[in-house]
Amino acid sequence: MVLQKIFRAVIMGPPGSGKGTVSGRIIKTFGLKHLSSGDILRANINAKTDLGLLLKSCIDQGQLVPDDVMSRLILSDLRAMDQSSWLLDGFPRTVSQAEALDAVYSLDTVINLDVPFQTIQQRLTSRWTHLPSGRVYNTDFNPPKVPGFDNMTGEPLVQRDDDTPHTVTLRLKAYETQTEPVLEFYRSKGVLETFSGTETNKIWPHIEAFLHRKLPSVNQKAA
Ligand code: G5P
Ligand code: MG
Repeated sequence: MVLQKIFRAVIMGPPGSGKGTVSGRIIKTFGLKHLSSGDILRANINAKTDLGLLLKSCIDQGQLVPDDVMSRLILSDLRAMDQSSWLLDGFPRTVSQAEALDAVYSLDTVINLDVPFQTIQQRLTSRWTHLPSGRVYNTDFNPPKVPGFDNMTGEPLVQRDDDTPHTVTLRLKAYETQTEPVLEFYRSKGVLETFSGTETNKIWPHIEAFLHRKLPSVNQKAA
């Protein structure tokens, strides 16, 4: 049996930059496990717990969830996948979260999607999400086969409450002030890889080629 190195990666980028879309392609091609902070938060909200109510009020106002709550949720999920290669989407989003992650795991790479803010607003208002899986569609870019329903399960799609133009503007502001400094944190560690563009289909081949170089072929699909 070939011993396989565990591969740990983060995908970053402003709201609507395509983190969920690109993560779906990475998982399909390279077999990493995917953990999305937003999907975890929305699952808690759906469960209507007390914590879910607090989370919903932050998210609907375009604000970040407090660092201690967020780091606790993510790190406990990561502990359950200690032996797997993974891709974290949407975490860390503040320097304090990056430090909490860094204290436990060292990352092989951080993929940064650099998409202009002007491109983003339009995308988010036409996004449809399958909440249980986190699969995303867009009425222009990748419409579902049957409008309003998930391709894989046939279950209904919803529009996220935080995808209104006003809340998207607040989310972009939070990104600028709180998340951009995280890019510098990873740049200084030498693990940041930035991919710039306005179309996911043009950015993706560069990410795919990069990961093929980064992940030895024995690891692929085997994580
Ligand atoms: P989330 O859920 O992490 P965001 O705001 O970071 O939310 P989001 O909105 O999920 O990011 P994305 O995943 O980067 O965006 O993008 P996506 O869903 O793949 O693509 C967006 C849309 O564009 C889709 O409809 C897609 O089909 C379409 N699209 C993709 N590519 C193209 C293209 O090339 N062309 C076109 N036309 N369309 C395209 O976090 C939500 C909230 O949770 C809290 C915060 O409150 C946050 O606001 N939160 C945290 N709080 C604290 N700390 C953390 N770590 C937190 N993580 C989440
Ligand atoms: Mg997402």
